[in-house]
Amino acid sequence: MIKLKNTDKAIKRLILALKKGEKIGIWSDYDPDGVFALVLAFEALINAGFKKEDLELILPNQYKYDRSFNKFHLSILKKMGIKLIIGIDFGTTDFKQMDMANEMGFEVILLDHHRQRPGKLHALLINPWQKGDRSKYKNWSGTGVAYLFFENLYKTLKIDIKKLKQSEDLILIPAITDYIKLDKGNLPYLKNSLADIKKNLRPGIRDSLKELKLGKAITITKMIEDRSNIADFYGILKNNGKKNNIFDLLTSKTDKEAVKISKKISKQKRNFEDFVEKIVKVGIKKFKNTKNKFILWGLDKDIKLVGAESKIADSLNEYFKIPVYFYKKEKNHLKGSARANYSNKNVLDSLKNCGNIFINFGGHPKAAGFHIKKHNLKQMEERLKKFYAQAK
Ligand SMILES: [Mn+2]
Repeated sequence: MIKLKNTDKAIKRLILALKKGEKIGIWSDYDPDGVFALVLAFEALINAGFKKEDLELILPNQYKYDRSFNKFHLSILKKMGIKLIIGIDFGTTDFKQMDMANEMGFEVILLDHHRQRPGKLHALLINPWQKGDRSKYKNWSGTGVAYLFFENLYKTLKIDIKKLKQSEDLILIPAITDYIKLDKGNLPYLKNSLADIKKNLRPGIRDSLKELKLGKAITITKMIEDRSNIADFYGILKNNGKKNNIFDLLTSKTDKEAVKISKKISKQKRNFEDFVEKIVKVGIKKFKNTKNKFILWGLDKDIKLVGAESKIADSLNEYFKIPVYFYKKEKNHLKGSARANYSNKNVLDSLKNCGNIFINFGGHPKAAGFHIKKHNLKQMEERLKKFYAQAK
């Protein structure tokens, strides 16, 4: 069994919560990995003996709120008397947000897989990439990190692991949508997850994969080939917590319900893809003759489609094979996605190299995000130019 750093400390705190019948907040990121992880954590905790009514789920709308903790939802948890929050698929570099939660009196356990940056983090972090983590294999989605954690919790509580395995089917899809590199550590888990998907036990996965027309002989390779199709579908996220449409889909008990939700998502997915295609076409025309080593581009207006900026960055990166930074306007600043899945460059390093001109940034070498004030954009471009002039 793989045990990531700080697992024992977090288990101890959770067992205390279980004994005292404490209410717990489970807060997840607003993307496919986040929502799959939320369902996994919800099911795993219930099967470990936590009461449904003691688990308050938060998955804020990324159109209204920045990623990570926000004051509005923290205040709701506070009013409910919640002290402990499990944050999943975010947080490793959210120093300010963790300070805020800390000042409001929360204790935070983070199950995350984003790369670490120096700084004082007021949270108990479980992340394979953190300094001092001795696990040999690092390539896990947020959902994967959560699963490894719950394996250890179940072992400590002496709960039959079969109960956790009921949620194992949730591991594969977020590994695909989050571009997780396959390795000897995660492959057995992903294969088990695929085997579970093929058993067709969960209406929400069964019916949504049918809607995606992935065919009968689903393999990991085939899913990777169809990645953007899958990511677009599970990326159509609406509403908070248990009311979220993907959460609703994954926890639906009947095919009737799951089919209904799947059809609705499909329709929204088509709108999303049409919009993205339109912008990508403009981008392809605009940068047709570019000699630059990267593209920094965006819209000085809001895109009211969650995840569109990352999809646009990814598509342009696929077309031009150079790193792409695409931003949109959000409130009084710009929110951007950097992608290098189709290039050998490291966009996270490139952002680190921009110094402190960002409001925040973070992520992975091939997929990162940044928030920046508009007047700093020019400086970002200069720094990126320097970075890519030196990069091999
Ligand atoms: Mn993730």
